[in-house]
Amino acid sequence: METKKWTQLWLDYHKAYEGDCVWETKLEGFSDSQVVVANALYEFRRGIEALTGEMVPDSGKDKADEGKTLTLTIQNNKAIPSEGYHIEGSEKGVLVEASDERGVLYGVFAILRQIGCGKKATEVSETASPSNPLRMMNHWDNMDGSIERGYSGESFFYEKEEIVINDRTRDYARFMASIGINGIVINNVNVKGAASYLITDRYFDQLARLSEIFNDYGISLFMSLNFASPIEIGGMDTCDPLDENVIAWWENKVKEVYDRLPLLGGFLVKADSEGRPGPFTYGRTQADGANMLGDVIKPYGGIIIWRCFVYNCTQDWRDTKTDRARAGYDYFKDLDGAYHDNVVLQIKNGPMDFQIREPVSPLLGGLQHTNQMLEVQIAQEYTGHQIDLCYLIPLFKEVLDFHTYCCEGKDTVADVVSGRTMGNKLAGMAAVINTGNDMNWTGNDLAAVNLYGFGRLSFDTTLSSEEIAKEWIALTFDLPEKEADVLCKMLLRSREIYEKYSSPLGIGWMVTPNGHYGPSVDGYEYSRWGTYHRADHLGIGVDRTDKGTGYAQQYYKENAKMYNDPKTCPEELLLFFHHIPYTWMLKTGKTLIQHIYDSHFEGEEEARGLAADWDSLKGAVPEEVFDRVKERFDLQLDNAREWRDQVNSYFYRKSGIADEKGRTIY
Ligand code: GCV
Repeated sequence: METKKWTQLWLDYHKAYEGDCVWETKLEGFSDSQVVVANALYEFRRGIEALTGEMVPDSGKDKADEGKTLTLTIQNNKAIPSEGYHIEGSEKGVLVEASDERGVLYGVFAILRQIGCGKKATEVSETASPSNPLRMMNHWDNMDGSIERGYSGESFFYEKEEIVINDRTRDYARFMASIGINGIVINNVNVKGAASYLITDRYFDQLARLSEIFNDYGISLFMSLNFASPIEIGGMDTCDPLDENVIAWWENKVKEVYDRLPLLGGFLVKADSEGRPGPFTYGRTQADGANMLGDVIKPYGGIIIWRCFVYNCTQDWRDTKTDRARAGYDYFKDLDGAYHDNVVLQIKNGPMDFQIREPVSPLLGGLQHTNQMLEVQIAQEYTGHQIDLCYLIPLFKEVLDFHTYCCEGKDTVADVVSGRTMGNKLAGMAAVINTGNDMNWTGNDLAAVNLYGFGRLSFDTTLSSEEIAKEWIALTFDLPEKEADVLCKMLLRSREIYEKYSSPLGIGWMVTPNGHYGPSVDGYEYSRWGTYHRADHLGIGVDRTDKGTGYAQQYYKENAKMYNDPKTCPEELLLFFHHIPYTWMLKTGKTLIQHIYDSHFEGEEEARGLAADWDSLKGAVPEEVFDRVKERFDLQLDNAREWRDQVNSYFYRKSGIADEKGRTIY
């Protein structure tokens, strides 16, 4: 038998029940000449046959002559919102109603999901439409095959500066469609070298094929753009966004691109950040840059997604007034309302950079007249490199549920990025993806829950972390209830465990520089990146109050007040906002220093608990999965121990205060 070169993730349909029917399919108001509909039928056939053993003959083929017949009816219903669906099982079969092709595809995947989670086909039922208009994956894949912050092998899009298209590409599109993703950016936001040439004839043929594969699964292809393209590939001496020749160059270029790639959704741009060029070089604003590109792409229906990750990365640690956390708001808030309607600002969930705990970016909802979308990272750059188990959906839920106070009744981040707050259409969520060409896609098999979970959450922000975890477990593994429960509980407590043994109370950054795995308490303390914890012999934390950097004042008054006072500031963020003495009494009745010791001892111990729980699943999960994940847990335990000892020793030596419980600290 041919060995599979890659897994089918949550679409690896396990037998759910032994069916005894034959299916026929009926289209009303749709046609199988519509490619997305045709793919929906293909998915239905593939899924039903594997899940129930029931046959779904191709239309045109003879039906089997025995057994009861069930019908999949796909019906056009204009009353269903765009990309939404209604599915309803009955003794006759299943009805899918939708008003567009994507809705049909999502409806079919919903049927298969519900069967995979325990329902009979005739029992399925759901009415759903996406919470967010844009639900995107951002690849940080480079054209030499490497992936920036990739922990699952090399890119499956590029090899030696060529675009690779094969069966895996189609499977990838299937997986993404099955969780509701409708846009994919295929290259790193740091656009350099060959990637700058993605908008040239060198790559158009392959890109056209890729965009068709995506399109056939309801996904728009996007690319990251080099803002300096007029210089780097156009031979000009400027990329000033207000220069007439630059604008003319872009107009020609974008026309050429759309002539060859009519399905392109648009571009993602990282400008003026970490060495990337941008409008600031020419004394222009971020809006000047984004709007110029927005205007140029408008005739083709394209959009510009402009990142707000702009900050000074050449800071001096002695400068306590410049605060990286402030930068996004400082650069973008004043321009609120100045962005054109096909421009959307993409904002990282926190003001720093995907730490295990950060406050929500004050730009989200701080902008009141600008299209905005939320950016999160499922690639585990600072959260354990897909070695350590870290289920990130609880973190994303906290962000989505956060009340910004921007508008009464519709003020959560979920409201803002769905477009509910401002009534705008260009809004949504994007994730820096965690995939690579490893056969299991995500390095750690368990990290696939973040991939699955992000898609499901961006489609329906009301789902709970537990619901998503349960679905993923049911679809991925064929586990008895008790074992499924063990795995679910492991996932649900994993983020808190990682947080306990890494940097305390929202301070972040105590990671090994560059790689960002494992501890180095002072690794970034005196560097240029603006990532300081400010620990001295008396205390730790950054004063971001009105007496410090003033960052807390970037929030609406309710939150500003809460964060400004160490007594009302949520304790998990205490050190993000305040410089606190080691002897400060926390609400638990522990001193800050004792909390640091206790949480690190607990975190390491609880990580051992996770590994032991995994051991208990031996025999229940496939052997190769068990072994692969076990190897990761072995590494995680080393990492947790290292974090515990380095952090505890550092603060013991700095503070001179011993652990009340007399445990080993070096
Ligand atoms: C793609 C952080 C990461 C970089 C990344 C950057 C970004 O700084 O460490 O690798 O670059 O964020 O989001 O642009």
